[in-house]
Amino acid sequence: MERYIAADPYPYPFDGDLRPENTALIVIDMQTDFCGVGGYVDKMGYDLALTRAPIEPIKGVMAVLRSQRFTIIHTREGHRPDLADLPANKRWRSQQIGAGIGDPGPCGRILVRGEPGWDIIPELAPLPGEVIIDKPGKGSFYATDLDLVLNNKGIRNLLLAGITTDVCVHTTMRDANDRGYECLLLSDCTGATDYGNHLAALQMIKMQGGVFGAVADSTALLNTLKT
Ligand code: C5J
Repeated sequence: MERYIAADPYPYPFDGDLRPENTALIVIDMQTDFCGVGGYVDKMGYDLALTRAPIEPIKGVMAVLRSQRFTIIHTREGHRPDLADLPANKRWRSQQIGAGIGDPGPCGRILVRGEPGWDIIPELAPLPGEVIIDKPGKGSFYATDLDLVLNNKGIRNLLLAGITTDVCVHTTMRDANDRGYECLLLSDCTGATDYGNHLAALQMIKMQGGVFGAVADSTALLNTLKT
């Protein structure tokens, strides 16, 4: 049976093959450092309301996908405590904006693995058995085993959620698209540190007939999953 989600610029997935066995939700970097008080994004001075906006929609989507036995994968951006995997230019840039990666902050050392700020927020905590990908970069494939995990599970469709739309979500989606994954970005399940960038990131996906995939909101996804 073919199943499609009402998406822009085409009904997703392209061939209607949407099943729990071949589809995963990737929840990107819903960590205190990106959406919690005292974390990295807060220290940089951005409006946390923008990166917290997707929390409730993601919660709703995760509950339904879990109940239907879809694969859920979580990612965390962060660095080794010795910072051996932190490029000097990434560290320098973060210091310029007052939130040096590896420096102490209200939530522990900023973007360092094992620190309180690096944890996924409690509202969206992974369940036992769900895969967590730790990544040192913006993309979820770079220097991780995500591709191997997806291949082993037979996943072909990726539903993308998390933060930030224009950085880690987009980098992951672009890379996934090049690898042949059929990608859908869930617009209300993502957020950016700048609302204009969020909207622009959505628009970029939809160019050229869906150059990186398609965009839909969580209501469209849930409507399809009801059928
Ligand atoms: C950023 C992310 N924006 N998760 N990381 O530095 O998008």
